[in-house]
Amino acid sequence: MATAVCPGSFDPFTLGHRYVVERAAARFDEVVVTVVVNPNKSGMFSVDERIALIEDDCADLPNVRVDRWTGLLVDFLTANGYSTIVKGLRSAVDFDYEVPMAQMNRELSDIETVFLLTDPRYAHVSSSLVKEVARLGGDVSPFLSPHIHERLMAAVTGERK
Ligand code: COD
Repeated sequence: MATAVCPGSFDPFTLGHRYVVERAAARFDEVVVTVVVNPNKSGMFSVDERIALIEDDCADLPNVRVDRWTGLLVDFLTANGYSTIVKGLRSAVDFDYEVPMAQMNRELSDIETVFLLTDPRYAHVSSSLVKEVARLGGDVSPFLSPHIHERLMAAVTGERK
């Protein structure tokens, strides 16, 4: 069975992430969206919240499941017998950032990274930009699923109180 691991912080999961997961799900038997936990960084959403939001968002994709990992990503893949990481690319900037990680992961554990181009609609979308625009009062609804948008707006409102 060919499994793709789609790792990220997903704080929160955007339609750009969803686009890449959907494309991977059409090409691999199984996709494991993996929330990589950075113990030194607290996000807007807890890891449990991120997982619940992604599970909800991907409920229509039967071969997608969500997991979490703390530590070296290749250790997650080897521990589970997986050999492929799938990453989304928005631009050459992403490519330049991703290539050293892909080469390092191949060197460490013979893990292959496959890059999928995002849709032009989402080429400027990142979790951090979406949070910044939302905090400053901009409309980010085109970049998030409705339930994630709702949760983001509630979190932003909570920050202001
Ligand atoms: N369209 C398409 N793809 C997108 C979009 C979009 N609009 N936005 C983001 N993406 C892609 C990113 O390019 C990335 O591939 C993925 O989605 C996740 O994005 P984020 O922003 O949620 O997550 P990052 O970039 O913070 O995640 C980085 C990782 C956690 C995957 C990375 O740091 C990692 O592998 N860490 C584990 C520790 C480790 O093994 N380190 C050594 C690496 S060699």
